[in-house]
Amino acid sequence: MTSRTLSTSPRAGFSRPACPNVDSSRRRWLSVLALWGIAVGTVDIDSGQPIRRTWAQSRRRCSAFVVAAAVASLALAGVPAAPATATPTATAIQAPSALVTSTPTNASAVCTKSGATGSNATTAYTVTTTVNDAGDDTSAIQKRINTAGAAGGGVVKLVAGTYIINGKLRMANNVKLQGTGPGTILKAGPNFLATKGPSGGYPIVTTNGATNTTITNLTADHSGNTLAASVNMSGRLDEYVVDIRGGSNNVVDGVHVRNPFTYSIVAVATTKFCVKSSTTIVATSGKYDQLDGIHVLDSSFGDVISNTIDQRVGTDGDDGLVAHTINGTTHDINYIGNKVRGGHRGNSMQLAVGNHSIYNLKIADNEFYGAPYGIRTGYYDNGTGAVNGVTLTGNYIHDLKAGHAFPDGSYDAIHVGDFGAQGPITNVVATNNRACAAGSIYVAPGTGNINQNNVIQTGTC
Ligand SMILES: [Ca+2]
Ligand SMILES: [Ca+2]
Repeated sequence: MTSRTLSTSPRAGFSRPACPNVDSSRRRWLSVLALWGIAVGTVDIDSGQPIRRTWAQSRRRCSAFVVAAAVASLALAGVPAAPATATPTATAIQAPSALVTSTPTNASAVCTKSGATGSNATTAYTVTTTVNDAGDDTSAIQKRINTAGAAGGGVVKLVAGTYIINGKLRMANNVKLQGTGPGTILKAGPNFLATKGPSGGYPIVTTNGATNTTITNLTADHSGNTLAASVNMSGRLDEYVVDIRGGSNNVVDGVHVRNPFTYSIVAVATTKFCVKSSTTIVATSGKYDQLDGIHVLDSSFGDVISNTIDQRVGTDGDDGLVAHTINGTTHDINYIGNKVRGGHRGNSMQLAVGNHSIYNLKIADNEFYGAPYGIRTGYYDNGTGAVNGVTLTGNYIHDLKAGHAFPDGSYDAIHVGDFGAQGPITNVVATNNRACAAGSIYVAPGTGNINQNNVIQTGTC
């Protein structure tokens, strides 16, 4: 399949005429007024009163357009100055005892939604090559993957050390690619850009339609910090660093992505997948855009659990977690127990809705912090896809921070609706979440939508 560029900011479906020309000082003023409304109790901080929502909607649409324009100008990728926010004094609301304070754990996460188990092969296939030298190790690894696959499956074992990858590794059915931990490094070599993967991009490893695979206990270093990759390079967003594509029952467990120049870990057009106990970090600045952490596109029955995502070491990072539709629906996915700092250019988590629906998501017990926004919808193509059956509970969203995506600091912890929404939003339940220094929580009106028993704090978290 072909994938398309996903912009952080809304594009199609976004109505410019609805957005008055509000300059930054006015936006800042509106922000202050909105905060003042919270502080003095004129705004229902759980359900969102019309006063603030009206402001918020127009303000956000304007912000989004400003962002769209800003994104088009990568030359301005430097850190925008944070607005001088007048922080009103407010009494912190105590968390109810029932509130779950999330603490992601990386121990024995179970892929309950997908039931994915990956490869259950046990026969070992040791790769014979030299690590920690300049020699390309792609073919040595690929040969063992192919041999194991041809035998009905196997465990391709990698020792600790750095393997140079100038090609693109392709998994085979029933194969487990297994390192010894973060010290097993698959590193994009100096000739990595000379070839493309089977779908036209630059994966370190792709499942490429295989079934029953596991990729585990290793680091995938895309070398985006040193390669001559650029934001405009052809195919950059067509395959991803660790690429689960097609097939079913594929597991990524304990994989650490570094220096990406595309999305870090992606499930695309697949089913029954699990990404767990993995980490991503974006540390580059001024070189790329759209660098998402874990991105689920047109896929179903998946788990994204107990991962640690940090997209904001440098300024290039985009969304931390994404559920997205372009050519099909995305549904029945659990995002649980992740610790996520979204990037300067994006959000902690985005539900990116195209013309196909997103439904049956559980977003629970995650920690989202330090991004320019919490969890929000974004609308693309015609924006007609429905959002139905999304449970947001037990999440702790805190210390959001203005960034390239929302330079005026107009964030919310959760904002479902707006941003060009055309499709219905139903059965979205936001309960027992805690937001601190992270704006408010808003769910658009719709059948079965619930926004209650959340805690909103301002000031110091
Ligand atoms: Ca994104
Ligand atoms: Ca080597």
